[in-house]
Amino acid sequence: MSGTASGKLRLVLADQLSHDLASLRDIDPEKDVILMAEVRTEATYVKHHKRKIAFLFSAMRHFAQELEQRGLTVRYIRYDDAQNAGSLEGEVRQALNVLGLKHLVLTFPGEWRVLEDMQSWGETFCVHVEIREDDRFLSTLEDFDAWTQGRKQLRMEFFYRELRKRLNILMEAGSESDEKGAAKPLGGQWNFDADNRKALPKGVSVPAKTAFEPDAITEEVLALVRAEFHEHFGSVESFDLAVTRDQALQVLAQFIEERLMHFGDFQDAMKKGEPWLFHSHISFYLNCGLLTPTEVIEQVEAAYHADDFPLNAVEGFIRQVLGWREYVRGLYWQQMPHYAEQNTLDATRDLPEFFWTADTDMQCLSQCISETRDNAYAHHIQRLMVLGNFLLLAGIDPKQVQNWYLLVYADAYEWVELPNVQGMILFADGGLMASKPYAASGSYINKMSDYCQSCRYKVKDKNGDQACPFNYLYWDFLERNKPVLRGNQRLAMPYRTLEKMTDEKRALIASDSQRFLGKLTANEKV
Ligand code: FAD
Ligand code: DLZ
Ligand code: SF4
Repeated sequence: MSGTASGKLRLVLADQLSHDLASLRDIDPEKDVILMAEVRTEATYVKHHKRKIAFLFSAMRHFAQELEQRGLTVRYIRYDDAQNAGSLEGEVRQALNVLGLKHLVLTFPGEWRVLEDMQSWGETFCVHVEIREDDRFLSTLEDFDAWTQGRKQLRMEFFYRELRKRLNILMEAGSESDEKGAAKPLGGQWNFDADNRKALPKGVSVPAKTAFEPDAITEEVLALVRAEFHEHFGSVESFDLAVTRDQALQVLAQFIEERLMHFGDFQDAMKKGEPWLFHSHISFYLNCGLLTPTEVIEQVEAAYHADDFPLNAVEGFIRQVLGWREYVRGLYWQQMPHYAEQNTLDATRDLPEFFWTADTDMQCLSQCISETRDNAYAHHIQRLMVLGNFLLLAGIDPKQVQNWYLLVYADAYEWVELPNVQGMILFADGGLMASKPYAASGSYINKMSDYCQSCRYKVKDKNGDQACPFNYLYWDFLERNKPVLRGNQRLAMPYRTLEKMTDEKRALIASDSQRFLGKLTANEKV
């Protein structure tokens, strides 16, 4: 292996698989060495889904191969290498020692705990450490902080509008220079959410997911994962994810060609046996660096102008990538580390065992959990309005929920998982991220899916043993959390409805909820 004492060690993490990465940009092929390492601490600090580990290890190995093809020197440590130090810190130490290097170049990581480690390495190893900004996002952390200054409330919608104006995305041409100087969104509206809430009608066929046959590198990784991580959640059977940038670009192209048209209309729809629907399935690739948000947005916007896709689809999609994705990242880094510790609603119940087995009579949960187990994927409404809604209503301990979401999804890193859990589903941050808890009764799930049709519970029943548990848990949640939530203007209506209920009705809600939550606590089947 080349590399000289005047060279630099450049670390590339599993979620930094971008050729234009900040820490690779000024690389000297003669002197510098890139370090990539598959390590036990990262694969097990939460017991990641088998598919997630396989995906990342295979994508890392393919990326290392591409770097070598560019003439760069890579020190690649495989999980089963005899000398594997077992941690990123251990591998950095070994590489610095073996190569005799004194200069370490890093790109800002995606998790607080990794940043904390990195910040200690200069002193630990007595070397010069450079941590470069991760500029693979459309907004910097400083931009986000500046935007939050002086605001009483933070709302994604307003951050998103600023970004659209600043980056001129989906804006009416020349509108910033009209007589009032106001920039206008294309179509005269910033948001087409009202059009994006349709259930999937019968007869609409869903295109097949873009799938890839495992090559020799992936097969080797699959064997490793089967042997080393058999205790972890999920399986690697029928592994078909993209593991290179070229493949990830094919996923994006096929999304635009086959799914984007209906993305808006059916963004919130759910259907039994259809985990992929009209979503893009690119979060795996965006988050590990195989795709950039800029190219994704540019391609989707260009497709709109070239092919006349519906604006509700294009705007709805761009809002997810430009709005939500950038917003949650800003919030994470601004609010950490205390963000992970918040528990505004004092939720303490243990995560039910069936979140690992899918063994529940509640058809919606069983469906979303088994799809999560099989694919290391569920789409947004499954994560938010089925799984998240249940965890909120049942008062599950935020730490256990964080752990679950971080390990089960192959697109999960703490910067994106944590705000979605703490802010979006659990209201654990007291409303910093969402203006009200996303709590809903069974009628929402019934409207947006076909799950209820084959459920043992009856979605129309409000109380009793046969009633859909979401129906009474919703009211019980409001009652239980009255001291914190009663003053929330957006909950004024449901609270008025609750307060108008007869004592008898309220007693039924309380007894049904106690019975159900008691079974959850006792780990009995629900
Ligand atoms: P699409 O529906 O096609 O959306 C396009 C893209 O928009 C996604 O790829 C993603 O990059 C972005 N996006 C959409 N919603 C969000 C959001 N709320 N936050 C950030 N980006 C968003 N997304 C992750 O990437 N990693 C996670 O760990 C993650 N955890 C989540 C946990 C919870 C509790 C919830 C409610 C949502 C979470 N999301 C997470 C957001 C969202 O569910 C996924 O991004 C989406 O399901 C990925 O599938 P897709 O690529 O087909 O997305
Ligand atoms: C998630 C993950 C896994 C499973 N394995 C590795 C690994 O072996 N090596 C590595 O560099 N990163 C891994 N990661 C990602 C890290 O846990 C962490 O999310 C990122 O380093 C944050 O930028
Ligand atoms: Fe879920 Fe209730 Fe519908 Fe059953 S009836 S699938 S528990 S929403």
